[in-house]
Amino acid sequence: MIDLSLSEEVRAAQADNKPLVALESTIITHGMPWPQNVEVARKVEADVRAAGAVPATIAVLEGTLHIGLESGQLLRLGQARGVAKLSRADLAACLATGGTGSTTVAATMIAARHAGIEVFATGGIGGVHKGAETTFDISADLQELAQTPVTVVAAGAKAILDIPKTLEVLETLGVPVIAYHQDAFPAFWSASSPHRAPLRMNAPEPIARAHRLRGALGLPGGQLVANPIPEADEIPAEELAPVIARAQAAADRQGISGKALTPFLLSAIFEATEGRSLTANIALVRNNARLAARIAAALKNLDA
Ligand code: PSU
Ligand code: MN
Repeated sequence: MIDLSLSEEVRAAQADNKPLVALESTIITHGMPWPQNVEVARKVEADVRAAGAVPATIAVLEGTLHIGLESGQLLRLGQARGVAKLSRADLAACLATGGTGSTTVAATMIAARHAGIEVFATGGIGGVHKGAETTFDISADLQELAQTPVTVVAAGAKAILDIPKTLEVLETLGVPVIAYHQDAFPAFWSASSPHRAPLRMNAPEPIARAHRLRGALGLPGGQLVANPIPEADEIPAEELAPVIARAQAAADRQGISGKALTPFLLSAIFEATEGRSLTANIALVRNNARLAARIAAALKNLDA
């Protein structure tokens, strides 16, 4: 029923029972400007390979769900304009109508699970937006973490979000939030935030065991591994706070809402920091890819 296409590399990995790491594509089409978007996507794939796993970048191309993109497909997606941003609500509709779309965290989790991939690396998950008490803007990524059994490695939640509210919703939904190697919940461009993460782990193995144990307990949903950006690459939160506030004020003035809000804020912050936010974003995604590969390998070791 689903028009599914596995890249050659993913097919071989599945045949050989190698660890796989899913990668999203909204970060390519809506999160970063051309041509860095494609360069970064290729580097992230290489990072996964260097850390001993196989990358599977996920997207919908003309009605086909791709698990792993061939090099030319990635290039075309990164250059394309007007690509849909797919979440849980629109993934099936895009497949049904032969459309092309990139997958957010939520849609990538759904596709990864469908392909039997248990670990996924991204930059930062979507969450509760500032002002959500009036706009109701809460990312579908949070619900997805509560339902779909994929461990997601992210640098916390983007600092454009309301982090305490995001943590509250994750707690309500029963999503384990595991800070990696520190107590604080990381804030995307900054390694730390004033908020303590509910859980902390210091190695890939316990993260893999907790993933398996949730399955054994019959618990639906995944885990959020909050992996701080390497300190050398971070932008201090104090420095970024006014930039974020100005970007948010511009979004409010221009009436930006829904799916357009996160891409708008990311690009406004990119302009205001003269590209420094992008450099940090690249460093954190690559760092997450490496940790995700180690978790995927640890899961394979558990099953051996
Ligand atoms: N991580 C990044 N850049 C991004 C995203 C994540 O470094 O652009 C994307 C993810 O696809 C995530 C989406 O699911 O932002 C959140 O969008 P929204 O707030 O509309 O749910
Ligand atoms: Mn939203």
